[in-house]
Amino acid sequence: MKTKITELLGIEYPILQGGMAWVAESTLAAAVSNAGGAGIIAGGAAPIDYLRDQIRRAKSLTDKPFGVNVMLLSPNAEELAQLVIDEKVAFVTTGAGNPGKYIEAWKNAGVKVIPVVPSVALAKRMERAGADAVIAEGTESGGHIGENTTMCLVPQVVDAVEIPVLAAGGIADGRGIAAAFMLGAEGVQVGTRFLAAEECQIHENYKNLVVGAKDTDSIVTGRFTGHPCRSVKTKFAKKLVGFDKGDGTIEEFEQISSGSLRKAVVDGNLDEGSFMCGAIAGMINDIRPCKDIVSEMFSQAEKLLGR
Ligand code: TUI
Repeated sequence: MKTKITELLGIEYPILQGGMAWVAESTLAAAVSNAGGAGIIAGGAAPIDYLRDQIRRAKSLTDKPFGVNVMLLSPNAEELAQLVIDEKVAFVTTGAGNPGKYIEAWKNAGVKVIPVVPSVALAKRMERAGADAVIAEGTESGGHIGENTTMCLVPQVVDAVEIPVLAAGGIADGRGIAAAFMLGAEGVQVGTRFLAAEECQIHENYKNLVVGAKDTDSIVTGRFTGHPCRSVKTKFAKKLVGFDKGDGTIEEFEQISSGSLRKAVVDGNLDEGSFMCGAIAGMINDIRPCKDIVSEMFSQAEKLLGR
């Protein structure tokens, strides 16, 4: 399937793997790239030496393009911005902020730049700053989210910018891809579906929660902090939601939520972990290899689109 995104990145299918902190490491990224999409290693707040090693591992596992996600709230963002240049990574995606100050250096180094945007205003700013494409991410997504839905955000971003737009948030099968194209997107970013990939290295408790989730099993925590986050509705997540209703201070919230994503991904800790996932988790019922996930999504999408 050829679109402006397959052309831009030199990939077979216009699908990017979400840059999920702690989750998106070299094994998963390489598997998605080998499946014909574009895998991503997430910087999160990980140490730079670890990330350099992850980038080099991915290079040893695939000769296809892959990217790195720079989470802009992270204290390592500046160092990681330089690392992707030094390691000649094909492209970067960014999240949780405005990457404007890095774009010129990335472009000069030949690194393609694809920021995640939660609004038309940021999409326009990113286009003016030289971004190659933007990911319009709806509030259905997992992890840190904006307010607008995928259905409303994507067509408005498509109308507002000339650069290609990828849709993200709530896409986990060929119907979602076909719908995204109908809204004017040239590609998709998919996170939650890859949590249930065979090659995804997260704790089995995490995969089981995703596969076992039903439609109403995701919940948004941390609204009162200004950094809302969607995750599986566990007892711990419900406790965090209590803070939105005044159950504790921001300091108390930060104390119990800090490190909670690691506790989910690495330890599978059901009592203290934040199992971030998108609202589409309810539709995901099996654990499959990336190759099957990607090829089945696109064969379904192509049928629906009548290609
Ligand atoms: O970044 C994500 N998802 C994430 S980051 C993350 S780690 C984290 N944990 C707790 C609090 C904050 C981060 C877990 N999941 N997705 C991309 C995304 N970017 N969603 C929303 C945004 C966004 C929000 C505001 C992008 C830009 C933005 O700009 C504000 C501005 O400066 O204009």
